[in-house]
This record gives sequence, structure tokens and C-alpha cells, in this order.
Amino acid sequence: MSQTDIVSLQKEGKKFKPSAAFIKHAHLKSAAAYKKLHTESIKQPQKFWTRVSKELHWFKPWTKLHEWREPFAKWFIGGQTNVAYNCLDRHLTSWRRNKAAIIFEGEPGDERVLTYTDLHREVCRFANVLKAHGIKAGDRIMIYMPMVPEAAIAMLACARIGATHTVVFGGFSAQSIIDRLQDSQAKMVITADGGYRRGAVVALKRNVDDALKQATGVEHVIVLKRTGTEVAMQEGRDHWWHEETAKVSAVCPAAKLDSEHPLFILYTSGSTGKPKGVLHTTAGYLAGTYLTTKYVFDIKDEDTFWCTADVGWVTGHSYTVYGALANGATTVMYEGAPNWPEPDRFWRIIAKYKVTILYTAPTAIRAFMRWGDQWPKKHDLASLRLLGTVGEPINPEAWLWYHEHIGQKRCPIVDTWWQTETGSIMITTLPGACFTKPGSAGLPFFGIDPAVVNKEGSELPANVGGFLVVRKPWPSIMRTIHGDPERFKRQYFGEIPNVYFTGDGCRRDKDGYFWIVGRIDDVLNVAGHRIGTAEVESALVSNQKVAEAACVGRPDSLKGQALVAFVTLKSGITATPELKEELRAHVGVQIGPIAKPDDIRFTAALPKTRSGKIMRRLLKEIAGGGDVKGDTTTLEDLSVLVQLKADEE
Ligand code: 7RM
Repeated sequence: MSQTDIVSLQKEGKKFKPSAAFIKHAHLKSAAAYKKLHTESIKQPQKFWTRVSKELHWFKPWTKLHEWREPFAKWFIGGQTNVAYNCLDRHLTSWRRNKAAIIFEGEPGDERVLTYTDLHREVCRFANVLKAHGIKAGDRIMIYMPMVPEAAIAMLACARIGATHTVVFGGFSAQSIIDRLQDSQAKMVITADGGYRRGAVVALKRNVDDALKQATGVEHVIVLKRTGTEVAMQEGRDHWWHEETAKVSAVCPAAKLDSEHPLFILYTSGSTGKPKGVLHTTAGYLAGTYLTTKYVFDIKDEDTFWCTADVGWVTGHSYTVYGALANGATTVMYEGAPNWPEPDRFWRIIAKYKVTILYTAPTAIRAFMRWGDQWPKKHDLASLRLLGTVGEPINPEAWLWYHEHIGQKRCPIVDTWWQTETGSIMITTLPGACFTKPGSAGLPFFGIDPAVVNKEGSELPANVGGFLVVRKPWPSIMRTIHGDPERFKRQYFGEIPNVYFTGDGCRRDKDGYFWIVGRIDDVLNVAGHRIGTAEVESALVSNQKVAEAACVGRPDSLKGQALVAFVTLKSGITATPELKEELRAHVGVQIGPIAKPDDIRFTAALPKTRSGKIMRRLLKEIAGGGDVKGDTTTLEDLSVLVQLKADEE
């Protein structure tokens, strides 16, 4: 996409100011206070981060703030710390030891509360289970679990001993597990007999079994009993969580880890090829998630914080688990669907546990709008004081609905822009200090220096669309793509000279507010989840009946973008409605249900340039139901386009 194609359609509307009641108790109370700290964080990073790092625990203090050998960053050099220690042990020396760390509700309605003491004990036990199975610092472990406290316990246990976790979303398929096992070379998988979703049991262990028929290198599988579903246990390889934890002690000191010790690898979609393993390390990631949670969510000890993201996504890592616990906060985990058994499940949970801060995705908000105002109205939402969104641009209608029906016009909304790669929130408004504009993420967080530039890297004037970049490294920036530093360099630092390239289109308005337009590469954002069109295309082509496939996004009022696949079939294969279903199911098996195309269109040929590149831009216009307005002069065969338009009618 060229820079001139990036136009922001969102009109600037009303500004919203936080109420005096909110400001009164906020960590940051004015635009001047925000500006002062932001300026300090950029101009005097040493001073700023020294102060922040004193709020965290170090076994050995760091000696050098950072080092930047593009594209490789290091932070808090020479220091030794431990993320699990900061999330747990640090809180055990105060009254917080008996504070709720995790409030859990399962989809069937079961409840559990784990205090910081409880969580610490369970993490120590499980860390000893890992050790008993030969896991050492630096080993990779895959976690493939439902949203239950044990998912967080497994993550923290890895962090405690320096093992690197790679969490795979429970909605992904066996094939996705195989790819990630092969790439990460994990020695162990932690899973469950199942998890609950819309009243049904998701067969997690069965998917692991299927994956392990092909993937090699996994020595042990630990299985949590969650649903009681019968599963096959392979002697010597598979072990029950409850049996293993019963055998070990509850004492396990936290390993003293180097600031740059790998904490986790999380796979995310890119514009080409297989998902990439985004690597995050210890101290910088901790500092980033700690500080953003504190200021963006204005966290206090009295709060009950609910980030609704699954731990399989980065938002679940950074805010449900690490950021919340590093602040000694109470974090809510809910296992199931928002409309199970009825569309008021979220509001029921908020009223029941007196949730004060809710952080969710625009796609969920649009679904709630559709289900109707009567559902939130049935519940007392008076405990809420702050709302947040993440994952995609929020349309002002959804923002206003969230403000009125959930926040009851009382709660500020923080629209937080960030990525798996950035580790923590980058652009947002601080709730007591800044006004908000529905549809704009807002201003840079501390230590973040973003800009909107053209291809050459020159900053563009206000309200001109361009590429969103970040000019300085920050503590929680990804360190590399696991096993592929060249790809890391090319994709994030190879596009525009000397800056981190986000892949998002953006404009900045006269107040300095950033308006994200969406992805400019071939990555789609379907219901807040990143899906690489290349991945879906390769899944489709792996079906014997398919010759070629091209996937594009079409605007969708609920999911943000819907996935449309244009497919050409091998000769002799007839296009039928059944085949469409077969291909959708095939993608579900290859990647997972979230990647199933919403629409499959069979076509005799795809529009290509003379050099053979598929012109996705044209397909996008066709998928969107509009006329093809763009330049078609590079199109090899114009009749293909005519045919595609005709197919549609
Ligand atoms: C946290 C997360 C990252 C991509 C990013 C954007 C889009 C995320 C917002 C947003 C507009 C937002 N990580 N995105 N948040 N766009 N406003 N507040 O979502 O790696 O899965 O996705 O998501 O395109 O590049 S992610």
C-alpha cells in the first residue's frame, strides 16, 4: 500500500474529560503532569527508568540502562531479577499476602479465589514439578490450556526457574501445535483434559496427542484434570498435574536471572509464511508491563481488575497475568464465552465480584451492542470506574455505547494501542490526565517516541496519513524472532531507515493524538486477532482440490474485518457449496476455527500483475462489494476482473 492510500475515515468528534471524582484519586491528575513525565522519559531516560526500577525487586542491580545495536536492544544490563519473584514473593512481606491475587470463574459457574500466598505456593510446587522432569533454565515449554488459574501458575512456574514458555491459544488446532513445537523445540507440553466453551468441552489433550504423533522432542506432558473427560495417558510420557504436585515440596527459590534472560516466545501472524515466534526477555518486559498497568489502568490496591483476554494472546500475558500481579493487584480470570449461558455473563461477573476496571476488545463491545442494552441493564455495574479497549480501532459508535451503557458516563475509557511485538501498551490516554477522543488511541506512553512518517522516514504534517513507526527502543520491545534474526531485522527495521516499523497506518492530529487506521501489510485483524492472509492461503492450498488461493479482508460490522478467500480449483474439480464447507473445515483443522474464511468464492482465475503477483488490492475492492476504482494498468488480463465481478452478481 502506498502512503497516499492511507486515509483515515474517522471524523473527529467530541472530546471527553475525566470527572473530578476520577481525577481526585488518580495516579496522574493533569495533562501537565503527563507531559512532564513523558518529556523526562524521553530526554532523561536514565533518571526516569532508575526511579521506576526501584519499584521492582532486583537480586543484583543493573549497571547500564540500555544498549542499542540496531535492531537488537538490551535493557537494564548487568542486572539480575525474576519476574515470578516480582509478581509473588515481593507481595508476601506485606498485608498483601492474604489479598486475592486471582479471582477465577469457570464457565459452568465454579469459583476459586487464590490469595498471593496461595498462588506463590502453587507456583513453587509446580516449578518443582518442572525441575523433577528435568526442565532447566532456557528450556522451552509449551502451555496449551483453558483460561484457568493453572495456566497462570504454569507460566509463573516457568518464569520462576527460567524456562521459556510458549503459550498456544486453546482454540488452535493440532497442526498449529506441531508448527509451534517444531519451531520452539519445546521439551514439555502442559495441557488439560479439556476446557469449557459454550457448554461443550474443548478436547485439548486429544489435540496434543494428535500433534505428538508428528512432532518430536517432547519428553513429558503434564495434564490438568479440569473437565473429567476421559483422555488417553501414555505411560512414561503423560502425567497428571495433581499427582505430580502432590509429590513435591512447596519451597522453590526464584532463580536469579539475567535481565535479558528469555521469558517467553509468543507466536503471531506476519505477512508472509508461518507465524513468527516473538521473543520477550525478563527485566524490560517486566518494567513495561508493570508501569503501563500502574498508570494506564490507574491500579490501586482496592481495585478488582478484569482483562478479558485469554492467556493465549499477548494481552492475556501482559495484563491478565504479569502486569496485574507485578502491581500486587487482584486479577479476574473467566474461562468461557461472553454469551454463555446468556449474553449477560460479563455483566453478571462484574456485579458479582465488584470489578472496578474492565479491559476488553472492540469486537466484544460490538457483539454486546447487538445483543441489546437490556443485558447490561439487568445488573449493577456501579463498581466500575475505568474501562479499556485493545486489539483494533474502536469505531466511535461502539465507543459511545461502551461509555453510556457500561461506563454509565462515569468511567474514562482508555483505548490502548500496542502489539505482541511491543510487549506493553504504547499509545493511549492516561485516564486522570488526558481527555479522550472516541476512535483515537491517544498519546505516547512514557518512554515511547512514535511518529507518522512516509516511506523515506520523514515525519508527516498533522492529519496526513502515513506509517506508524517508533523512533527509539523501549524496555519491552521484542528482542528477536526466535530462530530467525534476519527476518526480525528485515520486517521491523528493514522497511524504513533507523526506526521500528509497526505495520500500521496512522495519522496524528493537531493535538498530537494518534488515529490508527489498521494494518498496511497482508495481515488481517478479525475479531481482534491477527491472521496472516498467507497462512490461510497456504492452509487452503494444502487441500488437494485447491490450485490457488488469495485471502483478503472485507469490512465487517461485528468482527472489524471478515476473511474472504478467492479460490481456484484444480482441473476436474467442481465448485459446490459442500466444497466451500469442506475448505472452511480444512482451514479450521490446519490453523483453528478463528481462521476459517467467512466467505469462499470460487473463481476461474485470480487477477495478477505481469510479474505474477496476485493483486489483492483489487480482490479487496471486489470482496467489499464496491467498484474497482484503483489502477488496473498492471493487470495482466483484464477479463479476469470482469469475470470476478460477474461471479459476484
Ligand atoms: C495487543 C494486540 C496488534 C495489532 C496492531 C494494530 C491492532 C491493537 C489497537 C489496534 C487500533 C488499538 N496485539 N491494534 N490495538 N488498532 N487501536 N487500540 O492486539 O499483536 O495481536 O495485534 O492490532 O493493527 O498492529 S496483536
